[in-house]
Amino acid sequence: MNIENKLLKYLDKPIEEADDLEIYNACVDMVKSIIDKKERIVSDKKVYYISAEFLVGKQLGKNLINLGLYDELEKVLKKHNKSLYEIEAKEKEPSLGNGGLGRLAACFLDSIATLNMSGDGIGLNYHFGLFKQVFRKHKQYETPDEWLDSKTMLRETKVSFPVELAHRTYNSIMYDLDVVGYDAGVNKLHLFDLSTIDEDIVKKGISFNKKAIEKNLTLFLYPDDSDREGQLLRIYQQYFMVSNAAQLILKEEKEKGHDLHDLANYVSIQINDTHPSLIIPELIRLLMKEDMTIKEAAAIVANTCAYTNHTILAEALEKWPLEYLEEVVPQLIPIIQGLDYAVYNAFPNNATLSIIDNDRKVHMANMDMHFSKSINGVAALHTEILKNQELRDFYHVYPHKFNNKTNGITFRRWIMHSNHELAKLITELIGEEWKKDATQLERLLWFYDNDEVLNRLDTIKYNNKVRLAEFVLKREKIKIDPNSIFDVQVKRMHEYKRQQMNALWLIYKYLKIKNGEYPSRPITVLFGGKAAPAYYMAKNIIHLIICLGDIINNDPEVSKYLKVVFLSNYNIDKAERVIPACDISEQISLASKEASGTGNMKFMLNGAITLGTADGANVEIRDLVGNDNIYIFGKSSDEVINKYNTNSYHAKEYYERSEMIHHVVDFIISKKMLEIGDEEMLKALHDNLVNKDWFMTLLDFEEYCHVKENVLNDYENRSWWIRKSLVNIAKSGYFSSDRTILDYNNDIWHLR
Ligand code: 26V
Repeated sequence: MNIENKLLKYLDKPIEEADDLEIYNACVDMVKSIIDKKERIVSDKKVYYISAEFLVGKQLGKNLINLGLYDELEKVLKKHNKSLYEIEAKEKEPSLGNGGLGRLAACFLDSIATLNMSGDGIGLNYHFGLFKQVFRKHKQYETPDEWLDSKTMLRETKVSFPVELAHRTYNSIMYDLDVVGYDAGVNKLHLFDLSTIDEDIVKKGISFNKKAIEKNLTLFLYPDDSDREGQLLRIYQQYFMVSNAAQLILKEEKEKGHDLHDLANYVSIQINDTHPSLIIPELIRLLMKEDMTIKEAAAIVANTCAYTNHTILAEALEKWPLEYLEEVVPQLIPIIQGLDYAVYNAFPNNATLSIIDNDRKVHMANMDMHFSKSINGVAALHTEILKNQELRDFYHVYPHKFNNKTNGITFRRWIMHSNHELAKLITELIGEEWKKDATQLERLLWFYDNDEVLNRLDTIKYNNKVRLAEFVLKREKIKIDPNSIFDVQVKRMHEYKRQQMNALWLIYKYLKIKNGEYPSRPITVLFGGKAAPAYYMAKNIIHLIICLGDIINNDPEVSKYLKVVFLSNYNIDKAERVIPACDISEQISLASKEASGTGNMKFMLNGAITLGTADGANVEIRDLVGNDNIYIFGKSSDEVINKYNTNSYHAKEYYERSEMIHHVVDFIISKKMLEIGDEEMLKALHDNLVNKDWFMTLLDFEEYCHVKENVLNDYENRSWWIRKSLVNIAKSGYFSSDRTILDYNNDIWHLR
């Protein structure tokens, strides 16, 4: 049956007469039925990827691409005067993640399925996700992200497990999201939930009664944990997730007739950061019920699990008070204490290795590292820093466990779906193979001196900028010029990522323009990103940027040369619009702090040029493209680490020594700013920059301004710039998550 007839099966009227929403709904049913006929991927050994986040993005377009039906359906709809692009817009994006860690999990699921490896994801079905970001009075406010109130690809299953929380038994429901590989079989993302969740308990903003576990357990991802109740809720969520995971894994193993003593031969479990760490004691507990000793069970679990570290920020390494765990999961306490005892016996003289510390806090990462077969970082530099700094003591005792797995992204979403025009041009130039073997993109280098190809690349970028400009006008009511340079920084808001440095540059440029020093071409600076609801300084940075936008965009003299946009509620959908339209990719974290970054890879693939520090995977991008095709500035990670170790960075010295810095920083609390901004927030920011600046903004600021000036000038040498862009695209193949997954499999999972 052709796709038109298939679609009509789910539509009770001719396509012309249906509206976009009706067609969207029919498409979802059609895609589900097509996936039903595809093979579930099976193999001897299976990997389970357990994660608190899966930032999967909209499903319809991605599924159509992976099923090979996108172009065909687009044509059919066009024939009936309908646009697939508009129909895709009807889908609400699943709100199941927060940032890089969650998006990485989604890319990995796509690659695992595409490589026809048997591997499922396991997580939670958050009803309101992280939160939806809205701006009022130039500030961020949070509201529930209601993504479940329209038709989704989720399927309710009959699978349910009893989970004991604080002496009460809760029965889960398992929902499934299909993960269909590109020209390949189907895996699943299992999302657990409770039937008793009550969305009506959410009151003002995103606040709710944190005690009513049966009503609130899966309402939000990372609910506020600034008080005891909030921390307990996090533990409730984590245990609920992993107990379901452990029960599901053992059930599947038993159904396959495998002996649980051989679990490690049949199963690999990847622990995505510390949130799923309780899977270790939970699996041990369940295996002990099968008549194993704790020693036996722990050895099996340690051979089955592998841990990925995604951040070196100390605050992200979770430590839970033993007392809280006693309250929520008393059944795990003897096991955690047993594991701690075993560690103490093995390493009696090294307290840094212990699981339970002297303050009776349980170090989740420490438990992971002792009871896993593998410990990996997510970019070469990051792994080195883990080995030599943050996790030095563990590296010393387990050198064989440490390995690097440089992150990757799925090219199906990040070019084939988000940048059709570029994907088509590439296929026209080098054939289809790159879609399955991204290293083939290197063939694009054949066209390095081909003016026609370079012009077409330029036109595609321009067209993407026009589309983004239309979107920005519609959504943010700001008119931007596609002929201006699009300079983009989109990512979670965090001081270490240094959006504040980019904001200082805006002030620097604004003051220059006011002084009559005009840039040769207008510049549009786009930001996007959410701040954690309780992260005061990150919210202040958002406030600063929006206030600057207000001043700059409304100043007729300045706005001819400079515009500022803060895209609200940055998510996958917006990422897919902004990344293909970007000229300059801002990756300016303080060296040593960004574990990898994956946005940097998406921008590269879409032909943007990186302006960044030697941090995370930027280092590997530079190694691939060479210094001529990237702009790296700032102090190195060694220098930064040395400054921390010797306590020798003092922001105030930079502020006092440089007139430029002084002037720019003081603008934050100038009369102009205070007229439109919140005095307390702006003063707090100013004070922080001058007296603390933990992430060393002022350290790199002057060099940043200097190098950014070079970047803007180089943009004017159009053919040179487009060549840089071509080299970036051509060299991006290494960052395909297919490569990353093959590395995980070769070194850690060993699926056959
Ligand atoms: C930690 C915590 C701890 C406190 C409560 C909220 C919360 C939420 C998330 C996290 C872990 C965040 C870790 C993370 O997203 N890391 C990012 O992982 C990316 C994929 O490996 C990597 O590219 C980014 O550099 C890294 O920041």
